[in-house]
Amino acid sequence: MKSEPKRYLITSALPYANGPKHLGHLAGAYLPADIYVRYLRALKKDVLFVCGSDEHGAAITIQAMKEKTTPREIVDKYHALLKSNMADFRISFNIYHRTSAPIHHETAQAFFKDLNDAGKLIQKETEQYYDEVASTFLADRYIKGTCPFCGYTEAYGDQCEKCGTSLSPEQLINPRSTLSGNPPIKKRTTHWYLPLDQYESFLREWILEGHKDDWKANVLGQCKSWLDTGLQPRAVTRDLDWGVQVPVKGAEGKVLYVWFDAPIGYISATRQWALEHGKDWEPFWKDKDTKLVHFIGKDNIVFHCIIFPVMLHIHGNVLPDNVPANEFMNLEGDKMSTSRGWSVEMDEYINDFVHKENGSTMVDAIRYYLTSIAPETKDSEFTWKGFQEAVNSELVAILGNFVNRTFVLMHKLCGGKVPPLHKWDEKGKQIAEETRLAAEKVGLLIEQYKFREAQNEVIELARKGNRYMQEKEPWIVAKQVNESGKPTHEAQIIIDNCIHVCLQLTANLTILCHPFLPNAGERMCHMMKVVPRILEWENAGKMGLLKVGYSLRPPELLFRKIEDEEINQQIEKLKQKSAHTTMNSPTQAASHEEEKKKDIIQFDDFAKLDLRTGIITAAEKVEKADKLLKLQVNMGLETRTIVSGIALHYQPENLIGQKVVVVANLASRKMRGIESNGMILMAEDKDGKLQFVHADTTGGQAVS
Ligand code: B3M
Ligand code: ZN
Repeated sequence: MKSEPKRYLITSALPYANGPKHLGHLAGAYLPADIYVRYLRALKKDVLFVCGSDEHGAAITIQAMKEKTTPREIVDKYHALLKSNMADFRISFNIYHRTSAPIHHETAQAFFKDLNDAGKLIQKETEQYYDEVASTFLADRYIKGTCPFCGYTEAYGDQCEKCGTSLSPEQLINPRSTLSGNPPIKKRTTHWYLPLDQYESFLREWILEGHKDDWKANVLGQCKSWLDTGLQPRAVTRDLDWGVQVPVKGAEGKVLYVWFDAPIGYISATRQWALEHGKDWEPFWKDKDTKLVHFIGKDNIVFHCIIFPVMLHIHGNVLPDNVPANEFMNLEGDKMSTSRGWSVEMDEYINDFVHKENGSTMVDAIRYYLTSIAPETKDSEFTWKGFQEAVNSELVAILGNFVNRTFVLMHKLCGGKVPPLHKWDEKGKQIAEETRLAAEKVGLLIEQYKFREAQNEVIELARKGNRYMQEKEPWIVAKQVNESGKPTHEAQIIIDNCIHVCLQLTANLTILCHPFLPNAGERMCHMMKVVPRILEWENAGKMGLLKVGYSLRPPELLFRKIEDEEINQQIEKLKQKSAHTTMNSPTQAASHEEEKKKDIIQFDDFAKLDLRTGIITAAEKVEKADKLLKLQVNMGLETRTIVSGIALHYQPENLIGQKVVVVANLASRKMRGIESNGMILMAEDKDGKLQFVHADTTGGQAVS
């Protein structure tokens, strides 16, 4: 058992201030963190929630070139936009800071200096790619080429965005400068390196031993594959003029690598917040009783689980207790991407749905849908139809409906006051018990970062409320009237009991839904004329929250229905936006299309495929390639070598004897120096795991 932390420090990934961010980002790193934080605050924990704009790196300078302006203007413009979007979605940061602030530069420089002075960094002169036309060294997004792992032709010098592998410029095939398009030359330069290789055993022990039971499987899996591949020293400086200057004499013209300074942004944000509130920042980062949790998307795992923790470890800081990274959220059948126009930007949603009307209900609506499809264990899919359905058939029809009916009937049949409970009957007791259990369950699930299930529990409880009311039918009971036209004494007792129970349930739903749906929660407080203190989690599960005789306000609209027309408009808009982007950036669109397009084929095309059954007879890992396995496949008359990208899904030793179907006449291809002759057919199952497609034959048979 871990001891109770003294304080919580919760961070969300710092978004690059190079453009608007989309709903996938919101669902990945901001919304879940906000739910968690609101829950902790309801528990009256000491919690600090920090974030800010990431304003350095090639992401910014390249955007400045695109918009023909300066990096400064870019970060000022997009920092303001992101900050206001986050506030509109009710992401309740204690501070939304920025990495161009002087206090951040100071903090990052001091951190670097501490490590360097302690001899923990290595200084090395090496040859690096250089663009002679632009007179610039080419690192990260300044260099593009073909990914050696998946063949994607637009991979960046630091990462392939198609297969997610982290790269160095030297690994790219056919490298070219993104500035001039020219092939680069090599030039000598000096940089500082973080010797990650020296910390492998520390990381193994801390992550694979220490957190094997509480970190998510997707996170542990990535960490393990990084560690198994072997860590290399990593350069933490760059030859650029935009960024945090390297605080060493003679290092003019060099800045800290953006992934070195950005996570230190969590520390500088903490410092800035402390400064503004007369608090001490140091315990948050130095006292081991701090529970630090980083909310991020899966593309940031290595930085938050390997690189930053090594920095923190050497520097003597607190390490993250958990990094509940999310997978990606796709949109209408394709990957979300702002640059390709296939996205719903946070800003767009705000303009279309929130600012146009008294839109707080629509903020909760999207928060609800995003959480209900949160990519917690595998990629998920946003569709406008799905949004409409979730809002109309769950939020409106279940939660909204229950609260509204309760309030309408209370005004109509109980004089607008909380009626007394004359007697607990079986059904009422059952609701009380369900409420207690739900409160416990929701809290537990949030603590396990299972926000999707937690939210579902809240809706389930409202569903039970509806069922209870349906069984009690107070509006029918009210028809048993006496001679003065009022419900009879017996009828009124039934009505009072039912409405009393439903109101207490409503008060509970208010507490339970508030972390997910803050606007609805606040509105329900207003309707019940209670102060926000009722939202404290210790009240959840109790039935006496509203005092008998207390008069309540009329019901207000919590959620509204989404019409077909609105959904169709959004789908149309998405198509137009992506078509427009295609026109303006044909090369990018073409390479994406090429990668994705699957036209109707004729039978003759299919007949060209030579599909054959086979049996795996040997399997081994491919060195320095975390996704690849080298397989020997017996295909009857011959045995073939096939390189397959299934290493994250299967251990080589478990593959011997596995029956497979092979595309036998696929042109051979070299991968990592190994010639691969054919391809193994795989299918993805519902958990995103690759499964073999196979036939029960002995190998070598043609498949037709
Ligand atoms: N700005 C990358 C991203 O937006 C980066 C995150 C920094 S977190 C310290 O995906
Ligand atoms: Zn790739």
